[in-house]
Amino acid sequence: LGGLTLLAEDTNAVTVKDPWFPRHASDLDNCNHLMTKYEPDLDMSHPGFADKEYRARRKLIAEIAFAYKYGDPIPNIPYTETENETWKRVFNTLVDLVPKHACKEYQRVFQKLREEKIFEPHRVPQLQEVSDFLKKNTGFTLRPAAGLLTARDFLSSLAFRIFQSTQYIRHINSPYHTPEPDAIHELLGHMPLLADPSFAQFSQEIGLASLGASDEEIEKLSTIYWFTVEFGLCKEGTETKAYGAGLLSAYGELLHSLSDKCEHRPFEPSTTAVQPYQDQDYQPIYYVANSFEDAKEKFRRWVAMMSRPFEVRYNPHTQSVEVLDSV
Ligand code: TIH
Ligand code: FE2
Repeated sequence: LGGLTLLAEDTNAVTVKDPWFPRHASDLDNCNHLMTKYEPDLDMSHPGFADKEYRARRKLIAEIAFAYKYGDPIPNIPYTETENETWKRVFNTLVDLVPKHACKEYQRVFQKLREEKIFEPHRVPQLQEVSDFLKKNTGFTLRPAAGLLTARDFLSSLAFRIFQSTQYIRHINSPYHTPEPDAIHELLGHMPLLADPSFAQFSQEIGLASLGASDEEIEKLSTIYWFTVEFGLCKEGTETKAYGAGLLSAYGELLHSLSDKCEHRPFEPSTTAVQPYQDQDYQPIYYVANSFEDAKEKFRRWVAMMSRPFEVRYNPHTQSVEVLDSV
């Protein structure tokens, strides 16, 4: 999947012809390939490795995602007492930190989610109700994902304003930081900003740029995604606030990112895109945007220099991507 057909025309020119990528939202049924590095079954350092019950639970919830097809309602998960307890611990620490450390756009939607009783301390919200909320606000919707997806599959869904979201809950023994995405990360980290118009637009533009991109370009786009959507900071007057989902769902790292124990650099797509990173522990470097609008402008200028020989346009009426030849 996602491979490019290379046609050698002569010895030093290679033309990319007809790369496969999803053209309609239903094609995302084929964009659910997993990275396997965090399987609790395979990774001995995973907090769930020794916990048979946890592993069985993960399997059950993953099967829901594998069976999911475009147009299906997202099945509700009756979360267990332990899962709700894990959510509650993270939620209650976050409630205290948001007013001081989250960007204003996050705060506005977080408040709204509380008022609408979608975010409550005692129960994990269901993906379908959150998807309905997003749809009303920015047209984004959710589909369940079984785990960490390949960058190409994950980014491509954003082109359709679809966010692939895990549905399982992290192990109760590691509530405040996990190296893999889980529903707590998706819900507390990603949902508020996907309901913000400017941020939703930025997310979709990264997705559109990824369609039919080369492997190297996918690597750069996912690095930009990492340092913005996942771990981004932004200026608010003289202060620095968090907007990255990986910060807003991980209480320990949120404080770390705003302390003097890490480095802050200005967000600049050409340098940010090639910054190596790891996902096992807190980040040593964070990138600071002036605002979402400014990040979007810089990103647009950088994307315009990508080598893709065609342009794409999303048609929301048909939920499809139109390809425009530009060569
Ligand atoms: N570290 C985040 C958390 O503990 O909520 C989860 C992830 C963010 C990005 C990748 S995994
Ligand atoms: Fe994430």
